[in-house]
Amino acid sequence: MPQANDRAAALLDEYADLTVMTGGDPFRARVYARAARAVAAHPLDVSELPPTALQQIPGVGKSIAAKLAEIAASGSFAELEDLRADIPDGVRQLTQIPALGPRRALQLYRELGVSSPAELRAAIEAGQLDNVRGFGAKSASKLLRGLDLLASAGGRVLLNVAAQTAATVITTVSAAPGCLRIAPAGSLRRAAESVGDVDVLAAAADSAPLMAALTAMPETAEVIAAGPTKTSVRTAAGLQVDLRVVPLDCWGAALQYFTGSQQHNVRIRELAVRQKLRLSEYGLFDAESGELIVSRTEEEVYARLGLAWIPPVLREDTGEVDAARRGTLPVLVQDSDIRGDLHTHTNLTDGAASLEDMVAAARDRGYAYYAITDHAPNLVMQRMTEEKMLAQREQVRKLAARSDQEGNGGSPARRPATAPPMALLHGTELNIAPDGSVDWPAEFLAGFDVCVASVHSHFDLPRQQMTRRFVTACENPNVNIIGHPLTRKIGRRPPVDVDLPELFRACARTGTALEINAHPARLDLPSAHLRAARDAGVKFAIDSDAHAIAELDNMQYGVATAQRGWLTADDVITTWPLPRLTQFLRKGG
Ligand code: DGT
Ligand code: CA
Ligand code: CA
Ligand code: ZN
Repeated sequence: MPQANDRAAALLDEYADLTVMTGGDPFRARVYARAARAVAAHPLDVSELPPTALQQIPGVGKSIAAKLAEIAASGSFAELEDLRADIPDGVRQLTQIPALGPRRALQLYRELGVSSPAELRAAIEAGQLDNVRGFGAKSASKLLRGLDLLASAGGRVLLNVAAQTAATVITTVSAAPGCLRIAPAGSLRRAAESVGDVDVLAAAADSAPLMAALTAMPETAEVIAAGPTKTSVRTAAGLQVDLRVVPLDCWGAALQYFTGSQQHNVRIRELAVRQKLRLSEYGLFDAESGELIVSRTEEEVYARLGLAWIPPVLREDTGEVDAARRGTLPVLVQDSDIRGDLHTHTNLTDGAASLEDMVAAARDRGYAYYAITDHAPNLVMQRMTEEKMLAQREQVRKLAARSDQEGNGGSPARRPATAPPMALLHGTELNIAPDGSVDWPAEFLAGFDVCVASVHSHFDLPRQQMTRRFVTACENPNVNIIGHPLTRKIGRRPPVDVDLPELFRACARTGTALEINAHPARLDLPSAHLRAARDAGVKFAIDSDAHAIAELDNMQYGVATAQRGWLTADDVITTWPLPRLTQFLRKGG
């Protein structure tokens, strides 16, 4: 997506936050937040679009289009600047703290003069919170935990942000004269759930033109270090990029080394030493004679150590080296295995695009099936009703019938022309109440093709109650998938406290899938828990949870998460053919 769009979206979002903080109209705030999402996802550069084209963006009316024009001309807009004048930037940073909403952040600013996370910590430690209405001892300890979480996120970015930066770097540097190969390395190549800095490896005889291209890139704000083998810069967004350039002959050894993880590399080097070899970023050498043995490809390096090539997503020293030696590495689920998406939204609730547009985009991806799962009424901000849901169902059935007649329209990427048209499933995303019940009576739920059920409130129940809540939801014969099970947001909101083994047993027993939510801010269920869940007999739905067309592309991060959890296609219901999926969705009933 164009960078101007990200900047404009950030300003609209800030305006939405500040509106809520100053006690403004929450619906107005939501309109701006939704427009921000659509702007960020828009394929064309909004700073170059005329007003008429801006108003074609979902959620952008005349007034927001005017703000976008103002942003394009001046870098901000007057109403935002007015609000900024009232509220220091540090106060808005307070809203980043898990467990502190915008109104309460403003209250702390007004009553205690707290205007940054650091000042909040100091105020809590000085016991000042006791004097603020609505903040007890419990909120003090919760806020401290939130501050810790914020600090531990310190400077790390989400996978999609790192991937975008790497793509820009790779496009720029690969155009430099003499660039023979280039690829991401480090935690980005391993698809870790957050990335500290972006590592890029290139091969060239002369590194100078490549390094020069990096430092001259418009996105480069600061050159941290410039040398012939490694140059580090910081982007305007504050993200560090390390570019390393090696001779083509050591490509494989260097890629292996700079992909990491460090623990994986330690394990591999131990293995080399035991075979009287020495492994470095330059190659695998005979320890005694110093003679180079292999270095051109990663496959050769692993093979010479007696190992199958290990996919980067597995290189975390969690048993992959042993499995590679024994030839028992899993056949990981791939992007191309995915046949559909079972959790998506439209502008009937908080999505940015219409049902028709989302379905057309899904069809373009070549999916065999696609579920629309807008929010259910207990998430009151979404203003859902039975009538609206039934009207949407009718629309879905009509769309399905039309595509039956027309055959598979669009430009299916992967499926043969003879494939049947994409099946449309009508679903919903239910809210799991503290007692485990969900929106709507069973008779109404039975009318859906698929129900996702998620926790959207009461994140702090004690473990026993939280576990009971999930188990009750699993036992509901109409609940097929537990959405974003731990409800964590990476670096923002901690996971809920639930007895995972018990949850896994309940899922396996009741035929309820756990979601692997592919949104890069969620990646939930996290990869660290997937093997235990799979071993307990759980199946998984990798879903985009898309709220905009561009977010359908997040599927890749869900697949990478599943891979990091060693999952195969068979573990993932969204890879199954429709008849097998339909059978699963019946929950044995
Ligand atoms: P990050 O940036 O914190 O998300 O994580 P990584 O894994 O990208 O770490 P980074 O950027 O410090 O280094 C990239 C890779 O380079 C790392 O995964 C392994 C390798 N590497 C870097 N420094 C060392 C080191 O001192 N020892 C070893 N064994 N490997 C290193
Ligand atoms: Ca890194
Ligand atoms: Ca690095
Ligand atoms: Zn959702």
